Amino acid sequence: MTNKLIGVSGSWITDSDGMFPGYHRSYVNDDYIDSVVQAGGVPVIIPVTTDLAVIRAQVAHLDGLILSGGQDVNPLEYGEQPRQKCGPTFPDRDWFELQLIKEAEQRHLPILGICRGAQLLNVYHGGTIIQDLSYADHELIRHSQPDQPTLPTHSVRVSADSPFASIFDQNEFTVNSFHHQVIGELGADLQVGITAPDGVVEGFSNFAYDGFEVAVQFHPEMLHRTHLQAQQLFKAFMENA
Ligand SMILES: [Mn+2]
Repeated sequence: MTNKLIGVSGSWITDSDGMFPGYHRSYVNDDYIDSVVQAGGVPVIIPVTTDLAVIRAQVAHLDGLILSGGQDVNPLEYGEQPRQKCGPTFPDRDWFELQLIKEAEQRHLPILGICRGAQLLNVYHGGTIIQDLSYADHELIRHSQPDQPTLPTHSVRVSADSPFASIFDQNEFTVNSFHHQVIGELGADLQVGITAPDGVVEGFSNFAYDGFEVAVQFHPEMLHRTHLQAQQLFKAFMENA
């Protein structure tokens, strides 16, 4: 274990059948916690807040930031109206995590975006999101798998000229897939490093960042117990913390 404090951005879950129906609780899936622990880090959940001073104080304690999965990013954040198949959004969480990214970048912290976290990181840098798989200009493979989270269902390829090439032991492997939206236009300073066979962006990095800033569209935290490449990603992140 190191003493590196790794913040994982939280979300809300609403109490439905417990003591306080309708109450919001701050949470992340345990897989994020376990992944950080396995990689030698000390995980902390960063609860959603819209108080900027609190966000700055949160980030000031961190050695690394993981942006977790979750709701669709509000299309207004990338200049679009919501289309019919856009899923539920959480605008306060968007704002909160955009501030987290800004503060973390100013501190040159390593940043790892996962699924929604990748999409939000792209939006932060001026990129766009395709609001549903069916809106792509060609037919895509299935990216919203009904299978269990630990089952890799589609393959990906790593670009030899990307930072991912030195993170993974293989340039082709399989991943799980739980996204109905995909990266559209890539944001400024971002470089695609992992792609699915249909061309969908499954990973990118920020080449202009003075530090480690990478994002993946799959869920390595759900694969980390069984999947070497998932472990290698968290290990690379921790080495930069
Ligand atoms: Mn996918």
